[in-house]
Amino acid sequence: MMNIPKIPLGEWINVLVDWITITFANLFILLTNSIEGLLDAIVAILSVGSPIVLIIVLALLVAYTSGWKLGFFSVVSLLLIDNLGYWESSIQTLSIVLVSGLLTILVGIPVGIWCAQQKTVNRIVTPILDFMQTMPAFVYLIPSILFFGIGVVPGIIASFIFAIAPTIRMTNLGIDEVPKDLIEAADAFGSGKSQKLFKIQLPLAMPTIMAGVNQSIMLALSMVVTASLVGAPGLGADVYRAVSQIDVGRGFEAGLSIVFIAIILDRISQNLRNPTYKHIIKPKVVFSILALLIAGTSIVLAIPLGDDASAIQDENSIGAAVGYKIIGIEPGAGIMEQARTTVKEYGLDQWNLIEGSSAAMTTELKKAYNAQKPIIVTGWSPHWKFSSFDLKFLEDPKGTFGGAEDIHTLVRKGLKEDAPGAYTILDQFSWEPKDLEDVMAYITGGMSAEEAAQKWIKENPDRVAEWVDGAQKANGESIDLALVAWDTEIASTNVIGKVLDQNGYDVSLTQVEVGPMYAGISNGSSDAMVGAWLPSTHIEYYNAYKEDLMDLGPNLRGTKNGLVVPQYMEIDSIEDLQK
Ligand code: PBE
Repeated sequence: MMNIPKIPLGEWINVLVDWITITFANLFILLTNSIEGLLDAIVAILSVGSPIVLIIVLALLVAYTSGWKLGFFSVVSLLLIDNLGYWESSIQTLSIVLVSGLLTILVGIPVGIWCAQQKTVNRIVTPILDFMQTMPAFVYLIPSILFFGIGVVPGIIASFIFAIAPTIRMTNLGIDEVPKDLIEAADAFGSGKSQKLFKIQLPLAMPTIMAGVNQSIMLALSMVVTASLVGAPGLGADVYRAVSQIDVGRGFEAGLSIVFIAIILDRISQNLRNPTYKHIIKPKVVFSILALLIAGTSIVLAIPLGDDASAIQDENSIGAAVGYKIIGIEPGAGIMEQARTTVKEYGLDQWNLIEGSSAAMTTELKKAYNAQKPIIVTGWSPHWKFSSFDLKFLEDPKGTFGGAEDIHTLVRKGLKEDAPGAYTILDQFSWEPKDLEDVMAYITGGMSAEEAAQKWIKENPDRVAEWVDGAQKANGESIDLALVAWDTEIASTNVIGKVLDQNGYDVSLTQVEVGPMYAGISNGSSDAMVGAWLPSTHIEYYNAYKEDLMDLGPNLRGTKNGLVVPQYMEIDSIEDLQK
């Protein structure tokens, strides 16, 4: 066993995904644009008029399908959502779920029918569905980002893959369960295949199929938080932001809104087939009214678009070229708060700051750069991206990104007494931007973070000697370092971790979101962190927790945050985005 080299499964998958990304690039662009267009249309339709319009329509629909009590509940819960300030997020979430649901129906029911008709197809599809449902949904996000960029589309696609199985399975099952004698009777009367399908099998299978659709919709809703990791907006993003900033109250509010939406969607989709008040008003009438409402709103919405004179001028602006998107990172990052302030201070009302992750941001940047397309990201230096790509910071005349800063080392209270050696090393840890950049370059070159740290330590014995000078050796005591998965912090934390390890400590690294990193040091569940960007980037976290931790001062000086674009773009200042 020991002699078999590791099968490069991961590398094969990477090669395959690279190939798909390049070969089907145009298809992905087409899909992205269509899905985004559909979503925008749904959001626009749902947001027509004041919230009360939609609240009434939804509540009436719930009442009609599931009884007046639930209708009343819907009114109250939706009013509460609006009151708490989650209305827009809820519309986003509702629209995302509707689009995923629509896709599941469009693809799932035909595939289910096919499975029911051809046993071979069924034999192939079933294990694929098993696989799709068991593979952690997070994993789908990775190729989704590569194919569809960050934003709402990869989230919808990942939800779709995760949610489609029940629709396929239940359609298959429903058709399968149609009594054989009915089919034989139909055969005897000489009906064709499609006649049998549409007149007998589908109508009889409908309750089962709808149960599958209902499950799919609920699964899609359960994906909203996951989807927000790649930039999907809505209630999921509110929850993610609350986790990232440890805001219990907001997390609860957003979570509660998700629960309300879940109940409403569940009841409507469950009872659509068999509405409570179908004896009073025929379903056909209700659906016709709904269809008319939707069609009417769409037409009204479509008219003013035509005579917008400024639209032509807009076509050529930077904003239009990048879809008014600024690609951000983790919602709790300090730079995101600065970017939000920037959007406000420079009056960039039309612009969207997309939340996601640092890794997703660099992936987007790489993709745009290789295609020489315009892109705007939140960026910081030191960072490897500046040596890999030709980039520039946009000038920031209003100073909303806070100017040059330092990175501090913070440790928990009591570390000095408990682990004096570690304390000394952490206290003496200090290096230059160039050092940090070297480590990052090794990592982007393909080394693991640990290997990169090891290599840098070997190459810089003098520096390391200064850090460990006079530090007491340890005997396997454990030390925990907290970090966020930013490239800078991955590099620095691994280096200092290795040094501590070489001095006899049993080192563990704990990767968390920003808020939890600070909270972890202040409540002593982690020992230290080396990524506190001060005085401005992390000022809010610092102020919230500074009483309960120790600041050992800067370990690196001269960082910078801002909006970053490729050199080939013809803008120089954040002010240029106002045009
Ligand atoms: N960063 C890197 C972090 C600090 C380290 C600039 C992305 C932030 O914005 O919080």
